[in-house]
Amino acid sequence: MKGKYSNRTLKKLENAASIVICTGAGMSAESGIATFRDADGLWSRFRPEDLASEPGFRRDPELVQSWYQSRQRQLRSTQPNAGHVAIAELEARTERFLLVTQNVDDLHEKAGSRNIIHLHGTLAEDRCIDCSTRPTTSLADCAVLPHRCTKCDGYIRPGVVWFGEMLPEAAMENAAAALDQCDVLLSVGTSGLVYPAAALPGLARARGAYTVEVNIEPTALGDEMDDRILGSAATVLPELLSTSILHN
Ligand code: BJW
Ligand code: ZN
Repeated sequence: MKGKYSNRTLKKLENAASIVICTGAGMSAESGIATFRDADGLWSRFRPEDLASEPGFRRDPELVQSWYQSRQRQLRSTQPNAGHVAIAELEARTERFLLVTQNVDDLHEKAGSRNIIHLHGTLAEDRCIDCSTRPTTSLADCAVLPHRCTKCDGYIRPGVVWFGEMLPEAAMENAAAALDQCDVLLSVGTSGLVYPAAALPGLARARGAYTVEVNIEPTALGDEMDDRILGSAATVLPELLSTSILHN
């Protein structure tokens, strides 16, 4: 394994007291969850403005509910991959560690990650679009759509952040605070096209952090980083973050 990764990156990782990892859809691809913008990604088959925006939901709540229902159901039987596990193991032996994910799945949690911020919310946490009440029956378990709020009759929506919506309060603030003082930032499996998430690695680098991209293909985001590792999350992360490689 030695020689495969830059010595500078290995040293930086080994000496870091504070690490932030930012993950995107590519992180979960090897667990069987589709990404958004790859050739076989979700946005190659569906229009984001129809399925991932409030106007789209209001136009056809049943369609949007059924799309999220199938994704919620898929998640229940999906397992974390070796990349998720490697990140959880790194957290356990790093002084200060924060995971900032754009992913709405729970695979990081399933792998044992604890200090985690979901910038774009979570798929499983439904609420009423009008009064925010949490339904007793989740979308995933709802037999007949459209699923409506028992309190106000509004439609039940998934707890994710759609285009044009604000990220959860405090999420960006807490992420930015950790970025301000981290030694190393890894960005894994994101196209870096969605804001404000895409701005985070640049902020960290401007503050002096060493930044590394892990992706199966080069992105414009990676052009602005200190190192780029071409490879899949489930292959690269266990190799890169394993104690043996860092201590040899
Ligand atoms: C692998 C791999 C493997 C594959 N291993 N790698 C500034 C400039 C321009 C626009 C804006 C801006 N600021 C705000 C905007 C508007 C908008 C935006 O960014 N638009 C751009 C698309 C142009 N942003 C917003 O609207 C955000 N809100 C906001 O800004 O609020 C403030 C505001 C409010 C009101 C008015 C005005 C301002 C919210 C964005 C919410 C995004 N939501 C989604 C859907 C979530 C729900 C759902 O899941 O259905 O989040 S969109 C989708 O994209 C999802 C993802 O989290 C997000 C990012 O995608 P990601 O993770 O990067 O995936 P991909 O598919 O793009 O890339 C996968 C990568 O993995 C690829 O690079 C592969 O190569 C790689 N890969 N397999 C390693 N095995
Ligand atoms: Zn309601």
